[in-house]
Amino acid sequence: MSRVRHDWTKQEILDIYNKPMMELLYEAASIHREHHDPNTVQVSTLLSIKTGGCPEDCGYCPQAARYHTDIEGNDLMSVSHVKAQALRAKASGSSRVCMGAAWRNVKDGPEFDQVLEMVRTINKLDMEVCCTLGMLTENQAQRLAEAGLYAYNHNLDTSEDYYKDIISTRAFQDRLDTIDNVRKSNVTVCSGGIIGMGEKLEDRAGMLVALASLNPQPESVPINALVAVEGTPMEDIEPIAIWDMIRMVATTRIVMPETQVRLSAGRTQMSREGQAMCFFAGANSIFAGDKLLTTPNPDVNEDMEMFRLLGLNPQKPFTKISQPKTVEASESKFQSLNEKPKWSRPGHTIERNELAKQKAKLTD
Ligand code: SAM
Ligand code: DTB
Ligand code: SF4
Repeated sequence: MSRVRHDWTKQEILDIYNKPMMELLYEAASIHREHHDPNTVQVSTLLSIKTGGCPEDCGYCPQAARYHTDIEGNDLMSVSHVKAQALRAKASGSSRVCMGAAWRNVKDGPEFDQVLEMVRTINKLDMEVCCTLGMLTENQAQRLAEAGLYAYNHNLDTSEDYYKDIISTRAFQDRLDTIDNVRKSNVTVCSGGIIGMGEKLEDRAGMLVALASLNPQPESVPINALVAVEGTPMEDIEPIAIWDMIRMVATTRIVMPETQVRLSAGRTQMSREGQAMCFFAGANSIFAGDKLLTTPNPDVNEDMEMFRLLGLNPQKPFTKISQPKTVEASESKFQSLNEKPKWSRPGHTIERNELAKQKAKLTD
């Protein structure tokens, strides 16, 4: 059985990425079969529990307040609405719900308490619960764990080098610190990134070096293709070729053999044949539902038809790690510390982010 290595070099990863396609696919599919059932794919539903108005400047993101996109922002969703959506997701075959908030970071207080209640509610539906709420402290991670959180998503997004051209309002190290705080709790780590933002192949490899060197490696690694949204600094970037996605998925599978590799944003631009090659190359998870957080995604029926054609089965919840126990708020061992995570503000300027901000101001 291929062992898990944490010492991959950028050059080794580039050599894998650039192999002749048939060799790359064969190697990735062989490793995939050693560690996973090749006919099982996890289906996860995304729920945007707080949309838009985010203070960060992530160059790809339609939810950053500073850019002018057509996103309708809203307040934090109610627990009952979240429960209804989770039940719908379960009925349509999802075993996991991922709740996203357009926050820079988690802040202790009534809104976080409401999120904790959402986590308890979904865990009691016997579904895996994931949250992506921005940066968090160790105490906040512990409180989420106690509520029954299964996974926390916090992406590295790209290599440390290219990161400086994408985001200026927080540093790459801040992301690693949040992942470390999640790791200190019993919550599993979901961390990946985006390809097709104008990065070099070296940056794709650099991101994989950073993810694979985490010990343990993330239990889940989402690979997103950029969804170029009008009004963001990346609005004019052309979509990547499917071959890039296949190579990225295959390389991720080889360097992180045990992880769940998630074929994430960008599937509306991929043919069924293209997605099938990604599953062959080791992708074993998708986001289902006609919306990701704010952008379109294939409809559930289309995906179910694809599963039928390919003979794929949706993964049952808690097949990898057992269900966490939910502790009720009244019995919690962790108090709110009224804290915010510390983060650094690199403070440099990114020309294309500044231009998009200026353009948004002019049209206001
Ligand atoms: N605000 C939180 C954060 O940044 O961690 C959580 C939500 S954020 C939208 C989650 C992830 O979605 C980002 O890290 C990024 O990888 C991905 N994402 C956002 N916009 C995207 C886009 N236009 N195309 C592809 N992926 C995107
Ligand atoms: C991840 O890596 N991809 C998902 C999930 N984690 C939260 C989000 C994709 C968002 C795509 C842009 C949007 O719909 O707003
Ligand atoms: Fe905010 Fe997250 Fe979007 Fe960055 S990716 S602007 S932190 S919602």
